[in-house]
Amino acid sequence: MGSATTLAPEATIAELVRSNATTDVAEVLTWVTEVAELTRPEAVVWCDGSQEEWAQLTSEMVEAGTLLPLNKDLRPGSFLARSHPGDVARVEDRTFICSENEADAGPTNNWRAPAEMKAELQPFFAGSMRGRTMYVVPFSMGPVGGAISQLGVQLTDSPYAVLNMRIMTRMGQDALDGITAGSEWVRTVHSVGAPLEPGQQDVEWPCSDTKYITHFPDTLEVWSFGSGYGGNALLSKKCFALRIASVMGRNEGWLAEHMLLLKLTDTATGKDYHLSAAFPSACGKTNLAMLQPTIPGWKVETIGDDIAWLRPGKDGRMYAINPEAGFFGVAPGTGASTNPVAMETLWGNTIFTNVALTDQGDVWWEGMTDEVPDHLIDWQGNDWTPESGRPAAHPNSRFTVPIQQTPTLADDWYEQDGVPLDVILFGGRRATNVPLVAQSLSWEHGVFVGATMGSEKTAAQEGSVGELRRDPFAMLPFCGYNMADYWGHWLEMGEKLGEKAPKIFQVNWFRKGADGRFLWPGFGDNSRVIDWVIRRIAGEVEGRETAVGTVPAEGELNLDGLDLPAADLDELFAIDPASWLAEAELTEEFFAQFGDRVPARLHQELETLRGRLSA
Ligand code: GTP
Ligand code: SPV
Ligand code: MN
Repeated sequence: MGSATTLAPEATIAELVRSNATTDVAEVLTWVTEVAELTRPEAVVWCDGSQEEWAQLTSEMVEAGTLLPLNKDLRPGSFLARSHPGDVARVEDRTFICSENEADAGPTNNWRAPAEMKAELQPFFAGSMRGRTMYVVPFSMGPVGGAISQLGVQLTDSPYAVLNMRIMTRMGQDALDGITAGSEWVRTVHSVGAPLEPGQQDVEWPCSDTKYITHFPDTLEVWSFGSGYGGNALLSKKCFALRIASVMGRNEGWLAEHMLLLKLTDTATGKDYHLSAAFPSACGKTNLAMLQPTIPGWKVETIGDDIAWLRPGKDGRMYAINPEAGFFGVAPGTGASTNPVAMETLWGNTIFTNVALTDQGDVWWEGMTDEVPDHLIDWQGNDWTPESGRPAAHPNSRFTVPIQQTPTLADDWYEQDGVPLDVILFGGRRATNVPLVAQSLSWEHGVFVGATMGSEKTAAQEGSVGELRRDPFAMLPFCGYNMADYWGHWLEMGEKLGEKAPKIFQVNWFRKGADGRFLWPGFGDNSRVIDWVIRRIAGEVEGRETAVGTVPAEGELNLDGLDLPAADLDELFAIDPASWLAEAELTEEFFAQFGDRVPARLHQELETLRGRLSA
């Protein structure tokens, strides 16, 4: 790592920035200097992404009390971080899209005019890094130089963010070297908003009560203030790879999506397929990305678990990459029985945030093991026993782990220009209405299904868990422009791809019986659904057309060895026209808030759906 410069006190900020800079690109140097002049850090470090840098940062953070080293025999190279109790999830009500025109942000985003927001932020960022080090973190989303890849730089005063960025992105000198005079790259600035006065003792998790997660799509900038957590602080992730990239994609003819990415190989024929799936936060992407089939005939390999960038290739097909290099996954519910691949991936080199600590110095969370330890230190650092009556790990506690540790990682993750996409799934948590699986009747119908997706809220966002909300394409909190224009962009992509477009299916692992239990076993058994999906696109099964799409005909879904009561199977595919018509009513209200920006084709899809339901 570039060592922190210590210059004479009278040295200028420009000297501080330039004295150990690892680039001579003027745009980068000027921007870093401007931000440093505003935020007044005590030192500036240009990160190179090396192992030595990792070792130095982690030891500094252990010293400072921000990281707790885990037992080296049980979890080598791993650390636990406990956040401030008020800084545990993305803050959607403090997230802003600052496009020139309010209408371009659309009704689902908070909006401020760019100049107005810059002025509002100014006093917060002024001197916000005093007493701290500013890290310059260059990163590539996707392989450096790949056809779908993009470059960015994050300036941050959080070493926790630096460590996470090193896992989550291809961070370091190669990325910085990719930025040349006049090239396109995304500028992101992050401050925890907790300057230190001379001699002031730091806290374990510095952050501010005031938070701003702001995006400037016209100038490809992100400014984030006050939070150290996940999507608020690792700006490569939701801020860049979804909100800013979705706008870049609209302008340049590609898509930035909240999707996992999988490779499926038919073991009998050797033929392979690629599938992506958009599910809202904490609705099963990481789990499906690491699927272990419970039926023979398929090899499933992981490419990505949260974000996919999709771009038409030279042959007219849609190509996809996972722009990330690690997983920032939900810990609770991850265990040997639900997601053994994740458990293996987490053997070491992992940063855990807000999970519980065992007496042996290892981690624990609800659902990790069937047996609950007698004693733990909970996510807030307090003694915990099974009688405590509160979760030991925060429901949105997470692990950050390098993707290369995944035993099921597909070679395709390394593909410079991405993989051809065959299938797209849309899903959410729906206790009712939505069947286990249904193929869309056309690309346009698929876009309608994506646009009208709903899901029950989870702990990944602040607010009440369980409440049903519309979450189009699982992008509600992540689309950087007007959602209705985004639907139009999807329709256009379909027109461009024509017959070569991936096929769209809707899935729902979360349908419940009248008694409130999940009807479908989920997890590895989701392979049964994927098996039908692939056999459907391969033309091996016919399906049965319903009002909401094509579902498996009697006997087509492989249920071998599954103890699923016939009544549950019926209920999983039950389509109640009255209930769907009521939902169509709500869809009309939902569309209304976007006014005349809703593509006419989607209104038409709503009418034909109503027609099919009434037939
Ligand atoms: P983000 O990282 O927030 O975007 O979440 P994600 O979509 O990757 O969700 P993840 O796979 O981490 O799953 C979230 C929760 O859903 C975990 O508690 C899982 O155990 C649970 N879950 C995942 N798949 C299934 C399933 O097939 N059935 C049921 N019932 N639960 C599931
Ligand atoms: C999500 O909430 O969808 C996540 C976690 O994947 S975060 O990085 O915080 O956005
Ligand atoms: Mn996510």
